[in-house]
Amino acid sequence: MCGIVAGLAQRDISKILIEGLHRLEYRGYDSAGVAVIDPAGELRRARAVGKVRALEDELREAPLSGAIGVAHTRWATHGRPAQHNAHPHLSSERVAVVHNGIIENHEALRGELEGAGYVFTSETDTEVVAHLVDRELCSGLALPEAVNAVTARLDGAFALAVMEQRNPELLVGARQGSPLVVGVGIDEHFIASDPLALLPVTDRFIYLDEGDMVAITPAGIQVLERTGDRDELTPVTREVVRYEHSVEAAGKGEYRHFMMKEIMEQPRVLSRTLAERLDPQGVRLEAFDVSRHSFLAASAGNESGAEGGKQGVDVARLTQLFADVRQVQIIACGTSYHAGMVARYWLEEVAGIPAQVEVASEFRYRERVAAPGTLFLTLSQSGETADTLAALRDIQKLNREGPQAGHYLASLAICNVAGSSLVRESDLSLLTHAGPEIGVASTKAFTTQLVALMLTTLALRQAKGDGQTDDLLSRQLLMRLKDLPHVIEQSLALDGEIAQLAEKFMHRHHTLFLGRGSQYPIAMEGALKLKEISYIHAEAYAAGELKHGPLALIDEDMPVVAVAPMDDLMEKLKSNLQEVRARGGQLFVFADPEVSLKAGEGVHVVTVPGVCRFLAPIVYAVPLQLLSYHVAVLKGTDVDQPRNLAKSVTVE
Ligand code: HGA
Repeated sequence: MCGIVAGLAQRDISKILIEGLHRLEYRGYDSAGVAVIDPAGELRRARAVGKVRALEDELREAPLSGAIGVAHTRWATHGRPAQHNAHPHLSSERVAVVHNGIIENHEALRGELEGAGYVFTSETDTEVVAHLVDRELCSGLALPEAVNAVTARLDGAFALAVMEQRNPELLVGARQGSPLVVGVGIDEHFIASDPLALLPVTDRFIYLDEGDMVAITPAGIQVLERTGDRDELTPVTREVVRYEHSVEAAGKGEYRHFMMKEIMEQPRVLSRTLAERLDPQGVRLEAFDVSRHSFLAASAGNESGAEGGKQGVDVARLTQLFADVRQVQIIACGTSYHAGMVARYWLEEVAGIPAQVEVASEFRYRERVAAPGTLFLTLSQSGETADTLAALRDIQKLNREGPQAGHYLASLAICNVAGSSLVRESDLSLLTHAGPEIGVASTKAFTTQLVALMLTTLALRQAKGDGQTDDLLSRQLLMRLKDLPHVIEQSLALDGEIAQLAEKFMHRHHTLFLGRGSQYPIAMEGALKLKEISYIHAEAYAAGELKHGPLALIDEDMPVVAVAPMDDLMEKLKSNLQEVRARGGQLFVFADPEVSLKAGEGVHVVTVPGVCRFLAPIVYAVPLQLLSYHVAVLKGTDVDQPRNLAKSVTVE
């Protein structure tokens, strides 16, 4: 999705802005641009379609420099990817704006501005913001007040960075529905949609709250809260959070693609997800953070040293809350949705709690009823996924309206980014600690989410266990969890074998993935990975559904991938595979060593390390990641930034 980098310094910042754009490339984009106010006081801009490299080529021809600037990578929502639609957008050569999000009422505003004589040069929704700010400046408002007046008129989601040619010592940012952070430097400060963009210049950040504005001047940073009827701006203090650098952020290392690096990192990051979260009795509830804004915060112990608005947990209170959970509603999108689907099997079988899983974009737009005692659980790598965040805000609104509106017990976010909106706005959070994931196709974020979900499942089981001392299943699962990084390492050793297998897929146009039980979501995730990065049409079915339709598709041109761990459904899955084979389908089976499946004509078997059935979804996800990776490499696609896709989907 779009990315914003902007800054005000006492040196030329054009290179910092371009480096920031490079660091945002992983999010997916189609064009890029930058504007600065140069030492002569002129507003100068460069924009290019395609990669940031293309923008750099332009800048080599016509260099820009300045101590204040705004820059952007655009992922088009309104108006095709073209130079004239790329940001920054200007008004009257006086105002420059970069924007993430969607202005829903842009058509009405455009009509109004055209009526007032403004001439539009793009098809974007964003351009209305530039002209509206210009109009407010012309009416005599200062830039922060002008931006405030404009944002009050905007419907939709946005993060903005705005500068004014007449005032090269003032940079203004605003957020509503899209993420924005302030990078705190020494005598220089920045704004970005993602802290990663600014790591070369600072590791200290202010995460703006919903509705916040920020004004940056040489005197410092002033965060402004919009109060009253939003005409008033009140200065507020927001915590400065230090970003934890991790080695993973450094680069691709020895790997050709971030995706492969991130697949290979899984044993290490899974150990980190587990680290300090288990003790001999079970899952440590201290692993969960309580949001400063939550009703659970009132009696939470640790008031200081909070990271991203989080504080320590009151274990007794959390135990009681978990004991009160009667149902779990899981909301997520894409890969995170598949993690949620796996968790449903765990929650019901391990914790005995009914669970529902739904994609956020559907959930948020339907009338629904919350059963009493429902825990609202969201999953998102970035914590900024627009639909998931909107679903959370929706249920919070319901809660404010009172029990008759359908009360949720509490909200829990499982997320990779501390300080993200989802983490800050949920009552509770459990961080996955996967480290930055740069490849658009999610890998380590998925498996760490699964581990975090298993920890949550066990914590709920514990809370319901009422002092049950010898809980054999919990003990076994804890033991197996500790061994999981090692098993994942073994499954990564299949890389060479899978790379060879990938050759059999590279000329195919379709692939079917099959799984049963908790492996059905893994089949779905395998299919998603393949289509995301190799552009091969792939579908997943619960194997029991074969006869209800997809069997009609089977012939020698349709490879069928099946995940076959050792579980109660094994014999049934084997029958499903026979049905495929009997119709000439080519089978590629990822199977437990104890599954007696013979490789032969049309049947390829990859033996996956033995693992207990509960943790099998985590282990089987790995070979499917490797398969899609190798197919994509053979096909020569852009593995880390597949076409049309973005890393963190911050617009609807
Ligand atoms: N609506 C704007 C910005 C799009 C965006 O934020 N994408 O992630 C445009 O189309 O330019």
